[in-house]
Amino acid sequence: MSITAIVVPCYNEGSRLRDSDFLEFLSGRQGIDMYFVNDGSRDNTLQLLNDMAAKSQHAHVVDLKTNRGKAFAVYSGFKVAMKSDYDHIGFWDADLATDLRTIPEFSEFLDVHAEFDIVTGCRVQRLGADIKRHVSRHYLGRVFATLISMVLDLPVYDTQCGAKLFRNNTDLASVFANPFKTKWVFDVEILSRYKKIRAGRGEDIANAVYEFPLDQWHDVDGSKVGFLDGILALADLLKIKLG
Ligand SMILES: Nc1nc2c(ncn2[C@@H]2O[C@H](COP(=O)(O)OP(=O)(O)O)[C@@H](O)[C@H]2O)c(=O)[nH]1
Ligand SMILES: [Mg+2]
Repeated sequence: MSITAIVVPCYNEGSRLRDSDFLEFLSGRQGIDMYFVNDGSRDNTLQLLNDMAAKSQHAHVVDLKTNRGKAFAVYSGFKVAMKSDYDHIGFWDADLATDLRTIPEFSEFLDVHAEFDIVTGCRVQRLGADIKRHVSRHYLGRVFATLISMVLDLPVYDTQCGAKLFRNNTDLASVFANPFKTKWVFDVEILSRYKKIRAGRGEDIANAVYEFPLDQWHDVDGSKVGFLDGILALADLLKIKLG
């Protein structure tokens, strides 16, 4: 059976972190560890995370003393997880907009499909799926996704879902060798780095990424990403395009 590490970036999550759901999930499963990264929170997040780590040997805490943003928080968690011998390493938003039960589904997908290195949650509203996203965020997201597919020159549908799993191989080590240059679209930067690495071997990134259509995804209130972040994200996209 494969073993998986999930990095959970946490910034001021004290009031919305469902610690009992995390603990229940970790106790009922073999082969999944979590690395909670406290991103310089000013509330009781660190305390909550330390309490979880005390209750489960599968919960680990990485503590950043100052707030560095999601990209650096995820990067820091990966650096720690990469010291152990995991088959897959991923990241998951702390608000559980994507249900924890999807982690083993992603893991199993990588186990069964050796040709894919990356599985990403894909929020497609369709009959039979329960995707609840605020209308404005949905449409903004579609515009953004279209820009991103142009920047990457890839027919990708949803790069910004906070649920992703990667095969732990030398490509992943190269992708995470250095911190990201962008703050808000590091998901796009990850794909861009993979694309360059694979292109160097004459391989197409499009054959290595699987966008996994989620059965369920619920926008969770309390997002700390605002309008200004959207503008900064556009500047970040340009940085990727030019870099
Ligand atoms: N907004 C924000 N989120 C951060 C930061 N550092 C880590 N995170 C985590 O990034 C994830 C996504 O944040 P969220 O506010 O739900 O963003 P959204 O759902 O994409 O609007 C959560 O797990 C946050 O705790 C940060 O500096 N700012
Ligand atoms: Mg969220």
